[in-house]
Amino acid sequence: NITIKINGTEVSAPSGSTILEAARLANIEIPTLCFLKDINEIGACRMCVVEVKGARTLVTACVYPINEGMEVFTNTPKVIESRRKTLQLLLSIHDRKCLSCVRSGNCELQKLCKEYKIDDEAKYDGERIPYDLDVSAAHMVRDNNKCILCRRCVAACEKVQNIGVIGANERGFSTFIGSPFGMGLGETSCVSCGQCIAVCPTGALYEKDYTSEIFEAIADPEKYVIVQTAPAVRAGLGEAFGYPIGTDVEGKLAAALKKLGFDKVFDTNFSADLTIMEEANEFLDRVQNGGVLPLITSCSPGWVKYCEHYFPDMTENLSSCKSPQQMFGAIAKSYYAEKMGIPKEKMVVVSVMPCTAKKFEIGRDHEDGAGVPDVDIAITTRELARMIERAGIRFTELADEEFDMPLGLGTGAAVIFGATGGVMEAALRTAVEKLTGEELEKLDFADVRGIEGIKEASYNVAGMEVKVAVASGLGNAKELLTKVKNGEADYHFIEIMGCPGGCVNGGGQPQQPGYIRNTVDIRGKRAEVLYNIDKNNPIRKSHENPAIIELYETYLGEPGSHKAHELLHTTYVK
Ligand code: HC0
Repeated sequence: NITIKINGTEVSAPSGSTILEAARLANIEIPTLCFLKDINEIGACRMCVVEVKGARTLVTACVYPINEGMEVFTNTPKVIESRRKTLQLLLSIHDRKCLSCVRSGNCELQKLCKEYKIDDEAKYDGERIPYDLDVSAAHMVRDNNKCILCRRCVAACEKVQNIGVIGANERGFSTFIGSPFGMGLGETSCVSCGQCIAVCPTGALYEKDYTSEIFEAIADPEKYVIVQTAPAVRAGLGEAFGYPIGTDVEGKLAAALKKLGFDKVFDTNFSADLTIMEEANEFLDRVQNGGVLPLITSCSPGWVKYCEHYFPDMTENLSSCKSPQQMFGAIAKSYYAEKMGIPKEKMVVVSVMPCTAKKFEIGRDHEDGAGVPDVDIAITTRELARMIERAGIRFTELADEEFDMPLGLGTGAAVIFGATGGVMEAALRTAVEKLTGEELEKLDFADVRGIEGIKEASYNVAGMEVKVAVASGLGNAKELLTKVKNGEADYHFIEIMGCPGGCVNGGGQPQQPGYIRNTVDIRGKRAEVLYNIDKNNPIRKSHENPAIIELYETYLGEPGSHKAHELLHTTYVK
């Protein structure tokens, strides 16, 4: 360890630490706008400047290493004046339409302007370049009038997801972030994961908002509006209402959706169980009949699009199963509509997802099992939070409620879909019992749990060695698939989720500021919520979900049946 002094107090920190890290150990948060640990350590925004005794200029704490005996001052008048000037300069070219900005209240720039009392925000106003909004992608908007050039989005796209469809264009004052060659984002091979939105400190990036369309549909007496919510939403939504990261708000979520006026409030967990039935069946079929292996999961639309763009010769490995979101819609508009005598054309299926790529998925080909779109509107966890706020629902005061039946019934296997490794674990619980014909003694497959980017395990099932792998985040997916392609690894079954950590860390979840992202295991805490729900669920295997059993008995027949194929399976493009 190295000992330094920060504001006159001794602080000991591991050698190799930066001033920013050492200050954190002393519970002093130095402000940052661009810094993201490991992926964007560029010292560009200059908000983190501090004084170091003996240094000729202010230094950037986020990249400046500590050394023995160093004396650092984080709040001198010189430091404060410099940070104020940085903020004033950022504001001089910033669209200060803050009142209605989607990030108002959790904008990192706004917070700093308040803390540093920037009440002269027009001080350096002068020339400005107005930018058109980029609305070309299915899922999001880029508003460069609110961009502060921190490059966090660029880093998330390039370093985490390994995609790199955005970057800095032009030079100097004309610099702007966007896609190359003046293309709209929708024209690139962006996969709609939304990880760029998750890290944006301001209102420059946001999902396309469909909240008004939902309010209109609910108010229309001709429409029957039902809603499904993804597993990970219950582990993230609370953050938008001030709950600590990792709070389970499942009961309040159901209550809020009922208060919003949906005709029925259902759960994607139901169709996650259905996905397991179909996918486990597909897996066994491929294993027993010499089908293409490894089978790779297909429920994450960002991953599916990535596969189509970047590993087109592996689309045959993708499971033909639709995602649970889509399976839900197909069943709602066939089985449920028929059962309830509701014309499917009157039915509006809304889904609440932690994901921005789900907005893209609903418009894919062959996602209309009942002859009408499976899902009509997909919104993010954040959009749902906005709806709850706009409707004046006091979320924190709500008493817990339950989902409606039968499409609101899900097992413990379903809810863990929202964490990386969860789909694999759920599939194994079913596939192993089907293969051996015996009940599993232990349901937890601990090897595929946890937040590591790539996990491997192998299980002896009925005398056969089943090798599995799990990857989350597309950079990790690329690494894993490259090994498979080069013959360096062989698996039977692979789970891939587009976002690092899986859906709990999806691009549509409530945003956390940089300093929280850098210091808290957000995805681990949210995943914990799901594993707890699983642990406490009396039913923990998809094939034991009574609503699913009834669906097969009365409507679909067997997993993989002709009807199941018509409704629940899809196709891919190369
Ligand atoms: Fe997921 Fe899903 S688990 S992708 O991560 O499979 O978005 O939460 O809803 O569809 O169930 C997201 C989350 C889902 C789907 C499910 C899957």
